[in-house]
Amino acid sequence: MSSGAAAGTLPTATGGLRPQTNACRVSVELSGLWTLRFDDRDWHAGIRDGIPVGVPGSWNDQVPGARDELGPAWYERRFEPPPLAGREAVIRFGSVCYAAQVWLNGTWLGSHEGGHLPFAVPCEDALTDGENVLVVRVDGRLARDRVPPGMVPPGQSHGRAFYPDVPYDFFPFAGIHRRTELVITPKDGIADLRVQTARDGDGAVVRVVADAGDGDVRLSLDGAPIGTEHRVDRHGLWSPANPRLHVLDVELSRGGALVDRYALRCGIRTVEVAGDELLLNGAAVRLRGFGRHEDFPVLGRGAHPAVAAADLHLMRQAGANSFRTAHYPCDEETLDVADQLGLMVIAETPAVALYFGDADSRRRQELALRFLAEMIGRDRNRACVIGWSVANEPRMNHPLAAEAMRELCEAARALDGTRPAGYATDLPGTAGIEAADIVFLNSYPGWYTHPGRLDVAEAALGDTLDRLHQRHRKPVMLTEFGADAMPGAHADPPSMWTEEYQADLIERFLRVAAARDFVVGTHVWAFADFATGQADHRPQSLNFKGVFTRDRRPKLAARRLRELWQATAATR
Ligand code: GCB
Repeated sequence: MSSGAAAGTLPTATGGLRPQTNACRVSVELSGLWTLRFDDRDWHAGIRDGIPVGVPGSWNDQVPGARDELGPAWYERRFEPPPLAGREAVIRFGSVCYAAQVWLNGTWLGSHEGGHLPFAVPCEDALTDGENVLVVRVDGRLARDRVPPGMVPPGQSHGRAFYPDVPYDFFPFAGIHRRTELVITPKDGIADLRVQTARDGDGAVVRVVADAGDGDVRLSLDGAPIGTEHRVDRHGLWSPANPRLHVLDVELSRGGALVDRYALRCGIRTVEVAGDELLLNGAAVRLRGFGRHEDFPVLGRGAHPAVAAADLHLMRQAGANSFRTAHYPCDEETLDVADQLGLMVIAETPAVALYFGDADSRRRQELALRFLAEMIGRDRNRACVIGWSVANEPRMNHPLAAEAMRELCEAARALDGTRPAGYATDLPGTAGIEAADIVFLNSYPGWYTHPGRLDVAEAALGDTLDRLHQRHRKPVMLTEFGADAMPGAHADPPSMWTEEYQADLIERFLRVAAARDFVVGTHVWAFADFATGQADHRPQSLNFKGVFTRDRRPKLAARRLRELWQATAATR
């Protein structure tokens, strides 16, 4: 595979610094009711006869009859901006699924491909003083040359057929899914900020790089001036037991006058892989938690801070210390909650169900590399993010697959040498795993294999883990395991689809993992039931492997996990 997108030439995050409002910067949130039209006439100058729709949110569960609609569709929002006063302005979108084209007052601003990642389009030339008309064309259609791909050829899909025709197990919601903001910043202000930590005895050294052009940059941490390198002792470190956050203030002045300010709330901690262990601040840690989709009734994949807070509180209450953002980067506010509650996060790219060897496979790989770079650019200063998952369950049936996974893991390390990288695989023993720092294993004995046989499944899991470790000699993380449970279904002895079967499978598998020191984590699939396409194995178009229902009511497994996990210390 050519390395046309060598790590150094990858584009950096297109969302830029996360918006904030202070004496120098203004962010105007454009969330609320927008106007929508489901046709593909040219509405770039403004929509007539649209319907109201909530943003953030997917349109699929808001508009009767639009459940399977994937666009293109047109959104419009009218707003009056505050005075620019000689500053720059962009419109920043947190996530549009899947592709966006943006106009302001009929003037083209720009476009972005790929959901779940922010992008910003400059707008000050098109902005007027009075009412402004922002129009976005959103295209959520499925295609082989997109990431994740859709409408894939027979044989390149993991499991059974779905409608809509996706090779992955979640509904392809479409729309403007996260905050949209008008962001006003000083000209030639602070463009980017990087905070890197390295272990230093029982503390850490923080290195701050501010990209701010000419001028005097002054840094302070919690109000006290610091240099670009600063040592924090062990009391100042972030951990699940003590999620201490600091405020890093960056001030840019020219000729003695303040030009720009940016305040970053950040935790300081180190992550390393050493032998078979995952170390947080130099001490071995085992991850316990969930894979979590962004999925909620009515909102679809739309982000809401109340859902993020509720979910992460429930995780904490269960005794979890971590989660994986399956199968795409999560909303930035969710990471705020994780930082504050001390939940460690494995951040995953949108590269789910990649396949290789057809005419579009190089384009998909370029997109996977770009989305990885955008995710790392967005999340690299986060204490909560402790690892990168560069893909989920790629098809490994082509020689290019192993090389592609290697390229993605190496790109992650080149962009961020401070966190381990890997990809989640359901095929232990396939080539390409050697490029990963941790083997992320998705494994479903007791469900897709050995149905109804928890005893056999338990032994099979132990065997898979041992073989994987013997072969690769690196830490293994069980990124997915679980069983569907219909809420309210019970049986004794437990049988598939009951709450007892799910709870017992989880308990047995946690035991198998706990008996092996090289297993550095267990994430139950999934945190909550979530929407899928229609398929013979997905009753009501839902995946029922949630420990909570889609509306966050606990199943039996929630209480079982709480009993098991609350007894476990955060570190071993
Ligand atoms: C997997 C996938 C996940 C599915 C899960 C399942 O391996 O990574 O997206 O939802 O299995 O329940 O089948």
